Amino acid sequence: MKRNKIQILLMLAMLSPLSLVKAQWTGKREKPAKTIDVKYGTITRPNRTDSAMVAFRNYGLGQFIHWGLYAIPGNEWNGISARQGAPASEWIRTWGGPTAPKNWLNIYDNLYKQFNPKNFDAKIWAKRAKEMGVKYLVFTTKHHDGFCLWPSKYSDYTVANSPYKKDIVKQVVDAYTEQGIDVFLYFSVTEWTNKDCVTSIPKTADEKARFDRFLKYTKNQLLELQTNYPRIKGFWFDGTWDRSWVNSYEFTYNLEKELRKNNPNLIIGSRFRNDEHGSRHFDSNGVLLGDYEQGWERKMPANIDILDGNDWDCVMTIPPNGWGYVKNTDGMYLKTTDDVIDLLMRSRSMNGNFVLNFGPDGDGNMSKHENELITDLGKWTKANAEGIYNVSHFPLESKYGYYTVSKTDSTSLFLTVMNRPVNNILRVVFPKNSKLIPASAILLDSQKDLILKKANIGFDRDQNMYFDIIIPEDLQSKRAFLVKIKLGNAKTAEDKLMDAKI
Ligand code: JFZ
Repeated sequence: MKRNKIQILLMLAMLSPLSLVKAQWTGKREKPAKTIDVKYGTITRPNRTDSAMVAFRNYGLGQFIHWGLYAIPGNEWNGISARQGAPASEWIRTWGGPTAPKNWLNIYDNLYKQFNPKNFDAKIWAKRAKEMGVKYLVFTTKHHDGFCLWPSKYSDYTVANSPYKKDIVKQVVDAYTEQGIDVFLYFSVTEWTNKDCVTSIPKTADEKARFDRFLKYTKNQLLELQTNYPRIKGFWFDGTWDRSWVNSYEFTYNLEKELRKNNPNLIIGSRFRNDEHGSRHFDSNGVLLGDYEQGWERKMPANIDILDGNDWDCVMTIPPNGWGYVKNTDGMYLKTTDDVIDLLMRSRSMNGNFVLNFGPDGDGNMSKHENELITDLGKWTKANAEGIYNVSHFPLESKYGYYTVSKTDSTSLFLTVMNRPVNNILRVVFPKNSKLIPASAILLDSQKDLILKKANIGFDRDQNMYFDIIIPEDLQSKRAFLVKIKLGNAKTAEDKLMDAKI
């Protein structure tokens, strides 16, 4: 198969975060045999305990929005799909191969002249996000194409020079903040359209001068965002894989310090910078760089132990991949409300947040699928809020689904039932020596009492105890439902429970 130059470059660019620099953000965490000297390591370890991080841990559900010029083509141009030619819809500028339109870069780089989203209303987005149960938003201020959705003083390639003119970032920050939703700004460091963005380690005097300018420019933009939008809670960095950036560890270390000095509560994930040995996400001793693990992108930790007690969130697309608008989703699996509920509660059961991505179209509309998902998920999160927010990991597993436990009341346990047993008996398993055991149970959404019985099944040398919770046969469960289990003192609770007939 013949590949053109652009495709090969693209593949290299895609591989670079994984292979060209040390990445250790997923899978097995290997600690070095002996501690390495790290000067430009973590600034905020161990886990922060301030109110901003406490709030982060309780967010539960987040919304990501990818919006920019790529929303105009929506992964196609003149009816020709970019599916085979670009890695994702927001990467459509890199469209290469036989399907790419002639002069594509030129077409894309002029899209800003038609950026005029006539239906954009940040207040509607924010209202709908609140309805969905979202507690924080990550919003793209600038993606890899370099187009700024705020009127940056440091660039001409901004919304101010589009027919729309107005500051989009400001409208979004204000509308969401007014709805009580915290805002994080997505910011791509790398820029495809900026001549000063030298991606390899600068060698010639000219490259050095250009990259120096680029570092100053990046810093200026970040300080500008902090000044313009003081209500933001954090930055969500991306495009930090270029060798030139990785090599600028002293600069990025100082920049992180400065951003935090301006706002001591600022939250930054692990994707901003690396140490002087090139280790990203985690320094060379395996210590997290930043306030939370930012590597769980379209993936999930297999279990909580992998996380070493680090904070984390999972960011997820609705289509298989593609963060920006996709006009034609024919033949693509779109995640359903049930998929999202599963991923959300799986994240919550491991102390993580789940962040669902939306890609509005060039006019500022969410898709029909996205809108339906917002409505359906909103009903569900509202009815089950107690088990979703302000909860943490409970150290037991269940074959029916996921456990979460209230942070303010350790006797309130929630079981998200993903898999309803055919006999309608949820057999809950606790170790024999548990001090707290199930004492009563209700269906969370209706607050309906459920029958709870102990079930001493009499296995020889069994280390567990069993409790049967009876699901009413007439309960219609079109979606996962939560059972709230009140825990009580093992000594007194057990006597009160009847034996289950088995
Ligand atoms: C990046 C972007 O390239 C993409 O367009 C989108 O904005 C996404 C949220 O972030 O894509 C990445 C970055 C890092 C990894 C995967 C995709 N990674 O570390 O696995």
